[in-house]
Amino acid sequence: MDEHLLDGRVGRRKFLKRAGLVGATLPVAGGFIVSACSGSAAPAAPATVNPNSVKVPPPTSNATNVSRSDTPEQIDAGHKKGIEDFLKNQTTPLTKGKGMVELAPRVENGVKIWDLTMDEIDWETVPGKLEKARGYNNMIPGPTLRATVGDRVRINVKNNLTESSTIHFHGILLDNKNDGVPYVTQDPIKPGASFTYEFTVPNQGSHMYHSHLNSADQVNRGLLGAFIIDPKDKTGWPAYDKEVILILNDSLLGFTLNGKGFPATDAIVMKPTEKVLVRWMNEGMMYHPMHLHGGTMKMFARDGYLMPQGQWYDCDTIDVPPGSRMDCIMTVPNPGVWAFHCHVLSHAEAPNGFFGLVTAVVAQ
Ligand SMILES: [Cu+2]
Repeated sequence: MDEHLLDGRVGRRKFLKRAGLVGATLPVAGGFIVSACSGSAAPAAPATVNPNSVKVPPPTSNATNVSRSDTPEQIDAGHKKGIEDFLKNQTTPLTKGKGMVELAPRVENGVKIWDLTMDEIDWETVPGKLEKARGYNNMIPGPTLRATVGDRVRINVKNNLTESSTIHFHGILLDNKNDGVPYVTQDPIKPGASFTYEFTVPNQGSHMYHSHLNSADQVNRGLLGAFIIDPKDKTGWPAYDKEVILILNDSLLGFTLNGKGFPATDAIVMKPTEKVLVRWMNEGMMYHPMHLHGGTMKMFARDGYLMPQGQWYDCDTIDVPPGSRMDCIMTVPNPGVWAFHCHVLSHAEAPNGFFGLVTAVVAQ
């Protein structure tokens, strides 16, 4: 009998076993699921990019092609292979390079210090597809930085690119000189040069840091990361067991979640009884209504600002506008593997299967 991977004809246990998710150590150590208590040179890009020349790919840019002459069996086989590859990726990553590793600061005289580099790298977004990319500390997204309101922090940055850049700390209410906008608050950081940002963190939230120079190119190619600012106390917050950061991006590197496109995306593994804080961030240039099968997302904060408890609301499709961060508590009460994808369907599914902004929640 033909096997159907995502419906009831293959039992959950068999499915999870095939996925390597039964009796196996789940692939959380690489950094996808972050504890609630918890971080090659490429050819030079053109020095200037005419906005009209920035390439926005067709909707199925990181899907493999399907021919009109493909048979239904060939099309189905494409779908099946994508799911099988995604499952393999959960135990043995199909792509090189892991982004968004939390980077612990070193502390000197009470100041939390991070050293960042801006690098030109080849980044594998989907198996076998190397992109001319840029990253902080050679990864996409860059290392996750984490501090607490009131901390004094210092970020030393070295520009290894062949063009200038700056860093903007998106969402953090800084003194003007640390805002990272070229010729508005600072001179560009030239190729080979270094720069230091230092400030006292005033406000909590799921914030971001990214390039603010030639940013339609630099941010789209990967100069971005999460900067999580914890409050001194979590009064007014909902309860949760663990947390996940999900950073959306699009265009120059295709549609990516945390720097990877399906089938190289990481599943979210949770218990049906658990509450998972999901910190959505959109570093791309498009809207992505992210739709969860089988569960609920309770919205409680936007751009780091807590909503009063009476205004929290449940949804299963969360629209994350470019630049915004949405914090929600995800619950998935029924065991199983649940699709989780952008509902602009041309960002998620081609005739031969899923690609791009697709992952799954494994509730077990
Ligand atoms: Cu989308």
